[in-house]
Amino acid sequence: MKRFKSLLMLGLLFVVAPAIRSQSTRPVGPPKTRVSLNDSWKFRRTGSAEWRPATVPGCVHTDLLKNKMIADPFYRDSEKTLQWIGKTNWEYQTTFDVSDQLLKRENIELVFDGLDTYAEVFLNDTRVLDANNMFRSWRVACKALLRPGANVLRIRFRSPINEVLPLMAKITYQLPASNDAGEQTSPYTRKAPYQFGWDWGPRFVTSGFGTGSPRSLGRREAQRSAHRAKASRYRSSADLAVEVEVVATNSVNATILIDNLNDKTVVAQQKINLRPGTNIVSLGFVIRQPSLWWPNGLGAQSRYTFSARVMINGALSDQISTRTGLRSLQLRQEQDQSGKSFEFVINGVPVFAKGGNWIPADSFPSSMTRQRYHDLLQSVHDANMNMLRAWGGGIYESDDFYDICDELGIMIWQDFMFGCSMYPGDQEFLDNVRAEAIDNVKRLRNHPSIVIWVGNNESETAWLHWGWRDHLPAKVWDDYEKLFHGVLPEVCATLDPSRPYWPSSPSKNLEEDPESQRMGDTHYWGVWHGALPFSAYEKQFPRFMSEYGFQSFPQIETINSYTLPEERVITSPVMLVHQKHPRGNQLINEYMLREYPAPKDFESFLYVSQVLQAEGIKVAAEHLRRIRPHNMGSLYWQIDDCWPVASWSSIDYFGRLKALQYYARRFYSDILLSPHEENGMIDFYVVSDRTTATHAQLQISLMDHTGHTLKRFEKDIEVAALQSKSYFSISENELSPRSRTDFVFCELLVDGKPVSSNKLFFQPFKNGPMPTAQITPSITRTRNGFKIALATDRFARDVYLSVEDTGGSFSDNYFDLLPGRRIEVEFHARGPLTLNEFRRRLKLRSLADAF
Ligand code: BMA
Repeated sequence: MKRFKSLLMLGLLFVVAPAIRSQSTRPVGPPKTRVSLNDSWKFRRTGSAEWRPATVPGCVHTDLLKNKMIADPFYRDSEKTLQWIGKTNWEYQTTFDVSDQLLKRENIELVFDGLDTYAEVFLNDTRVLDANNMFRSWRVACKALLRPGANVLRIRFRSPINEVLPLMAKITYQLPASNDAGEQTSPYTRKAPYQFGWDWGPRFVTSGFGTGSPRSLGRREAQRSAHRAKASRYRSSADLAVEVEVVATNSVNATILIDNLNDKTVVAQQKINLRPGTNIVSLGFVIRQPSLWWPNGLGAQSRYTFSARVMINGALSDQISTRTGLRSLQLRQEQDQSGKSFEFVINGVPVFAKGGNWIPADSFPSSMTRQRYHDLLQSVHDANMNMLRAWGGGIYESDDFYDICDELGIMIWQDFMFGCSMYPGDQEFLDNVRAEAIDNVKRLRNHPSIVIWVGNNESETAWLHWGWRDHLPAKVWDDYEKLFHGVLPEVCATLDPSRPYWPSSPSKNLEEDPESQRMGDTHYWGVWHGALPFSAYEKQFPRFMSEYGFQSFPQIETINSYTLPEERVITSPVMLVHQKHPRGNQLINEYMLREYPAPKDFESFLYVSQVLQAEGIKVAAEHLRRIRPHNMGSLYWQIDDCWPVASWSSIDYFGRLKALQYYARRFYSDILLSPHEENGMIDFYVVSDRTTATHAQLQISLMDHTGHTLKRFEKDIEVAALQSKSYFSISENELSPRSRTDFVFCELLVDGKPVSSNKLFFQPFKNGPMPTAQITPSITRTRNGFKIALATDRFARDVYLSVEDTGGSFSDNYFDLLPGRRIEVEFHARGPLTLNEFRRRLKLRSLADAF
């Protein structure tokens, strides 16, 4: 039996209502009543007489759009004309009814999550809150102000930009905010940094209700508490120690019960005399033969629901439940010859992290729905990814996001929301961040998916390497240390010691320069920002690559959504508004012409840009996996988009998968066959993320473009578990091409079925262009759509299927097709579609068609 220990935090949020007046009185009715305050809102520009209907949760941009008062912010160059919104003050108001029953509650609170950002809240004309942090939860005791019948809740949102300008005018230096596309106010404001502009995102400095909704909470007695559990874990049994934190206002005897709702057993109980104030109760219990939570690809994502009850005088006083997963977690950093390792070990298994960087999937987070999160995260899961980095320039995501990641086995590298800036270090700012960190660590620590807390994105390396320390006072670094080596690790160590804290990404925890690759995590941008060839990826030997990336354009349907027909050239002013990187188009062009001839038209250019991106990232991802265990992570930049744009994403704003997302499924497959040329030799590596050895057959063919095999090798191999190694080597002379279009096709079969295939070209495409292939589809109807069987007369690269004007998805795309082999692809239609319509709308192209 393998033993290992870890801490597990349950972090239940308890609401406990001990009876105060008479302990013999049995409480009546439910312990708490929750009233949503999402209805009947209206909004106006401060000072204007006219109110318009508003949607909550929502924000001022989406409300203006719904009232047809502005153009679609994502259409054409609307962004330019909508900047006034962020510099305007806004008011929201609703009237809600309070029942007599609610008023009978001893304590009533107003609760806000995600108030965005400088918000003064008035209840029946009395100011009850002045909020200044989009990431915090706010609670206001309000019983004294409520009256039976109609009550008025009014919120005044002050412009997040104007708020900061007077403060900045008093400071002698400017805190850098390299992505802020305006007055550089963002470092001073606890609001999603990307909304101020980024190199893939528009500047929409909105106000409103962010990710949460207001509600009022009535309790017999309002007391809040936190709850956490420590677990010493063993594979055969899980020893859990639950810490319950109860805030009480009166002294009372209570019993706390912990239920395992999976099998409906009471697993622990304890009597306690609650004293006024915070009470911490620790309850221990054991779960035998626990079903563990595993990352995607390594096992099931078992979860447990625990509930805690507080009983007073034999009656239920309050109850709350939470769903979590049992797993151990270690960030292993061991000295070795090359520096220090950096690997996540889950349930004793070192896990190679495969995935990408996640940005908020909408410029207006309140527009996100559980379904949209689900669709995106399902694509992440289907691409064999097991980790996303929730990047520090965005938001702490909604509960839905983390729930779905728990369910799909997607580990989360969680940054705190700081990126590419330096920050103030005054006490008020630090206290505000401390409260934000406490709220979010408590909210999120039950999620087994979260495996690390990280202070910020790139601020440490920026200080050292972006010229900032040359012109800014040393105080700026001192302030940095207070935040990222003080406040944040303190909160994590207190509330969530089961998870590692890492100060910045990239970082070496100040042991070395963050740009060193000897330890810690690495961002590598020599390819793209440095314009180095894709082959430069193979010269990087980091310990954990948390960022690298390359841009592409979205497909034509997405571009059609924001342009007029005459604007569909990459240099049109509208297309440039949707390309935020100043050298973006130039770099794409430059790299494209290194590999390919110039594409024949705009649509072909979009398609080739996606193939280029996918091929480039494939070089890096395969290399990073081949050098396992030296390197144990590959997170490319970036998975998703917050609006329709040319960017580094592999899934566009509308959820359309780019070539890279399909490639990722192949280069992240649990067994990867990856040929590599070096010093006149070609090595055929197999990388396995499986925990057991696998019998397989390796097949290697030198082929010409008609599919004729010129040379062939076969070898039975035993693929070692959790390893990368070369199983077959051959000299380039022995495998040399006879013509410019000859190539190597290799495949790994397990039980006769291909699990990974790959190809090796001897020339860039432009030097040995494949002749156009004739691809023949045969289409049959299926229950949800169509099956397309494809055959070709010549080798066809990056076969791309699309269906005009039709919602739906293909099971695979951007794949190679060999003569003599059929590939079957399924199309899942989103609406009704006849076989004839589908036939007519289906478009097929391969790389040779683009020139
Ligand atoms: C990385 C990220 C982002 C940025 C991306 C592309 O460094 O952290 O700040 O969008 O590069 O430039």
